[in-house]
Amino acid sequence: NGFKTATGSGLGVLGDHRQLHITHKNDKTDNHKGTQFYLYDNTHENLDGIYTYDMKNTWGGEDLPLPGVLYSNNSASFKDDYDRAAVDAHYNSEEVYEYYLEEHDRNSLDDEGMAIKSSIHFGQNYNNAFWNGQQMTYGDGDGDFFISLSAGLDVAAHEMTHGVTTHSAGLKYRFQSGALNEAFSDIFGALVDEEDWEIGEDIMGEEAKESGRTSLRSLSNPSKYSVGPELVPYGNGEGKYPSHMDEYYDLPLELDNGGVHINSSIINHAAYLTGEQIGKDKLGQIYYRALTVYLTPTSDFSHARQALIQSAIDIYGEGSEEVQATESGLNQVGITG
Ligand code: ASN
Ligand code: ZN
Repeated sequence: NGFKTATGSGLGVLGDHRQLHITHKNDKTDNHKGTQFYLYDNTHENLDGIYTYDMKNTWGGEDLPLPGVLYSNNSASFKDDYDRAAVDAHYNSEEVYEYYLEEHDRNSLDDEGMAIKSSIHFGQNYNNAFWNGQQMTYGDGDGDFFISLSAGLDVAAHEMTHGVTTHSAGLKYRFQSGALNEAFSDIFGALVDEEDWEIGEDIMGEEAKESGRTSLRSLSNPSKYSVGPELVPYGNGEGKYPSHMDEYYDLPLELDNGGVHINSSIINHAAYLTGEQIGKDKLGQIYYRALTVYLTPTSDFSHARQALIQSAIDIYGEGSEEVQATESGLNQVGITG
């Protein structure tokens, strides 16, 4: 296809100098451009490539549908302000790919080497990122609550894990199966970006941080943040994210798909409690096995308990410290079977 492997460099959203796997190509259909350099990484054997695309601050309409155009530059140095979100998306995608390959022997989101695609500069001031069933998409944030969302390694891992879930358990994105889907994304977010048990700490804007919102969600202490005001009446407390089944939100499907981003924090907290006892590596082994071997599209929290304990038994043996830690994490959040 004419793409030649190259090494590029770039500057990330937070000022990190990054080495990048890129390609270049002499584009004969547009001679005056000469050689162009692309955020397309073709260096991984048995992987169809890692691609980063530009949505040019549009919303994916007719003029520029997703994924947009492959991100290109006339040199191998991606150091303009506009490049920063792309540099981080490209770099973080490879980090997450390597995590799944090295920790779980998983070759890409489908375990069959499917191409990993991300689009950046989606929309204007867009305060979100998402997996659309095929690829990751990142907004630039509004600059106050969020900065460019691709700057968060945990955010990239969260979105890419939605891809892993699509190609494994297939957890339906509603009610408890949806909350499990969300929780696995947050948990692997916290496992890939291993320094803390927070999600989104690297993408918070100044205004958010000044108001005390130093991350988007917390696995260690979910209830340090409040849910949106429209959700408060459905909870059973002060409108905080729940960390126990006693605080479960009984939401209708119309509100956050039945609480997928809310009740997820109960599972998140169970994982944190287990992880504190056995460490992140073992936690990852247990949760990965549950997700890819035992869970199904309609699994609920009680199925997840069975799946996680069985996975821990499979890997570490009946009665092991790891099995006990798995049970104790779930018990402490009120998922008792
Ligand atoms: N960032 C959100 C997520 O991945 C986007 C969404 O679901 N609407 O869960
Ligand atoms: Zn999600």
